[in-house]
Amino acid sequence: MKLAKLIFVLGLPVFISAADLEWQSEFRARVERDTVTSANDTASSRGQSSFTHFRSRLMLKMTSGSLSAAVQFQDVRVLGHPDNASGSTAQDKHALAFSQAYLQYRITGGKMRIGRFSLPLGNERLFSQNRWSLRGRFFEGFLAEYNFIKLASSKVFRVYLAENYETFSSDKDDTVIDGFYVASTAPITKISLIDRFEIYGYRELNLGNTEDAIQRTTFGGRLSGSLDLWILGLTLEFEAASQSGPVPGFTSTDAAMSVFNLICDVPMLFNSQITFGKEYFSGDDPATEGKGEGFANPYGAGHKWHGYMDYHKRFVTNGSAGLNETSVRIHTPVFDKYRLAVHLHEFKTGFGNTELGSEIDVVFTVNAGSRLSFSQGYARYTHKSGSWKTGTDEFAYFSISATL
Ligand SMILES: [Ca+2]
Ligand SMILES: [Ca+2]
Repeated sequence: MKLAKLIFVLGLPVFISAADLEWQSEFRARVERDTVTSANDTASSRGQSSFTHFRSRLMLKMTSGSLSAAVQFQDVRVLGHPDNASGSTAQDKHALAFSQAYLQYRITGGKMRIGRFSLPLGNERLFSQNRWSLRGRFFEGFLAEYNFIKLASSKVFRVYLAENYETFSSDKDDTVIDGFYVASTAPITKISLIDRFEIYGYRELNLGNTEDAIQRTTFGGRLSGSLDLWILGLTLEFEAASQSGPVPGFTSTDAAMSVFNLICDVPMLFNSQITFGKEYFSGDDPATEGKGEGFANPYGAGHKWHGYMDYHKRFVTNGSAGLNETSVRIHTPVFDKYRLAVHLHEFKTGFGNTELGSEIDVVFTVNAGSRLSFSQGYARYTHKSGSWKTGTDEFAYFSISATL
């Protein structure tokens, strides 16, 4: 089977000789070390724990007139994992697989896509490609994009999360997401301070009688605007969304999220950028049993916004305690090649405002040319006394990324 696929790949340029072929490759190695204290304090769990993983991606895009197609190969491995058969003569168990594969047709002012693809929307709070994670996030289904005379671009999509044709006869038992995302592509007016305006809505749907039955609807919007003061550039970002409908475990949902970021460019302070952020995801009230007040965010970015320790990254169900987060982020360029980022987070629950802990993240990045970068990061999380855990946890990483 592997050989057949390899022959297919090698044979590809012959089959598509009439099409234009573009390719891009991306490699990333990351060493992760954590000193999260283990509950089982045995001899083997007392030492530090570290591992190295390596991700390789190769994207091939073929275009012929209005028709194009893309496939992306992805290989992700933890170095030395027993499945890899490193140093032994056994078979490497990693299969050659497409992480993306889609067909696209361009129409006047837009395009239509079918297959498997990444679907980052807005600032990736609710729909993210999760670049930090080992494998990333991809969806399967249909996507149509249309641009309205350079004023706005719209996306309409249906993606399948669970196709249950093997166990159920009805399409009602399938879980799908239907959604739209409209974003302004030009300043709304020349004198307006708003540079970007987005509205979106999506519905997760499974109408069957299974335990997966869901009719959850989310509507939201995002706004960003900027203002140049004499020595200070200010950018404001605001995003809010609300959620309703029956979900597994709750007969109804009433949840909300809101995000407010004030980004200050300070040329006087080594051209630093300082961001003050408030992120709120509502939490569930345990007293109202049939109603889920926690905001569910199962496809969003976690690490990108809520610290490297990933204790508060995503909320898969409406039964979570939510998050009330305050953060200060300082990004400072050092000469041309280097960049220092320091993030401070303070976490509380969305329901009841119970203190959880605080985190400091320090990341130093070196851009060695346009194709190669190195990054060294350190995170320290201090649990608040009386919270679900005590003490401090640490996490550190070193990564090398290259695009060719
Ligand atoms: Ca079906
Ligand atoms: Ca409740």
